[in-house]
Amino acid sequence: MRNLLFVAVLGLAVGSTANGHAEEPSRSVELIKSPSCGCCAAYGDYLEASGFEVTTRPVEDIVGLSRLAGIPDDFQGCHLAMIDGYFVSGHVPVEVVERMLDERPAVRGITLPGMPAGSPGMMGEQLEPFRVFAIGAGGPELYADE
Ligand SMILES: [Cu+2]
Repeated sequence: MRNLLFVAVLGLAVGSTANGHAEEPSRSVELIKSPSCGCCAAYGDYLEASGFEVTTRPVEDIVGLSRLAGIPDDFQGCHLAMIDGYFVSGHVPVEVVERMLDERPAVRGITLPGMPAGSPGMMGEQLEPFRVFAIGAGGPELYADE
């Protein structure tokens, strides 16, 4: 059931890029979030303000879906943004998203674990570097340290 859901969701996200120009990364985002998550919605607004086109898909079990995406529990963010065949988990700064779309690494996506204060969509001031991990076949690898 969960597997089917994930395949369907991923398929949609990938499929939505099919009309785009091959050279240009797609700017359309499917934001998969719990209906009650406020900071997830704030992250969606942040992506919109950064030039992405965001559609929201409400899903209750973000933890289960993130596991299916290959993100270990300790590395999960609070939502999944599907962009151009990749997932972006959690409150990843847009500079890092753009870098991934530019470099197109051979990974499934990137994640900023937890919900660090001061990250995009989160309140407060940044207290520590935002450590963004790429999730590939070999598990999490540090991708950016902002
Ligand atoms: Cu959050």
